[in-house]
Amino acid sequence: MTKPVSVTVYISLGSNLEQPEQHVLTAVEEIADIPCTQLTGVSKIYRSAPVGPGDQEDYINAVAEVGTTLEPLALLDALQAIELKHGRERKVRWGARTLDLDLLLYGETTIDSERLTVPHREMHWRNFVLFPLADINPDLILPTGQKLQKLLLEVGNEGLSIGTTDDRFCTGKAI
Ligand code: ROI
Repeated sequence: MTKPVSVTVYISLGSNLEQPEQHVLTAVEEIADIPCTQLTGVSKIYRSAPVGPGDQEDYINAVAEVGTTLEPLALLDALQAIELKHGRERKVRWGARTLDLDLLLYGETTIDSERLTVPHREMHWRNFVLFPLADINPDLILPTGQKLQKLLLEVGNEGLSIGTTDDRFCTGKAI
């Protein structure tokens, strides 16, 4: 039997409710526990100004890199199960949330289905996604051919700062 091929996947993490740093750090551990999946990198932990409607707290954001043999929708199911565990409710579009896990990239694959769009539709202009991604893989070129370094210059780092005093997550290499 041939071994299934492991695909490199990037997942963004965001939270701005109920001890957001704790939600993000716990979620990293839960991602590491997804079957058929190895955690291979975690970005620094960032604090970011909210994008979206009015009165929201700042977010804690990070990106995780995994190698997985799960198919995209099986991985999405696992990520949504983690969100649910953290009490995620999908009430308001772009509203505050306990935990948001977005599948950003699944290898070189492009997906446009009802449940899943990869690369993630909004990632190209969200500095709270692009900067953490660059901590892990600064030379990344997206499946669209766009260079991560060029996108970073375009979006700038406004509203973004290092968001933790936990030094396991200050290097961008912590796992
Ligand atoms: N804004 C920030 N800064 N960080 C997020 O993770 C985030 N996530 C979202 C919306 C509501 C769009 N705004 C955000 O889903």
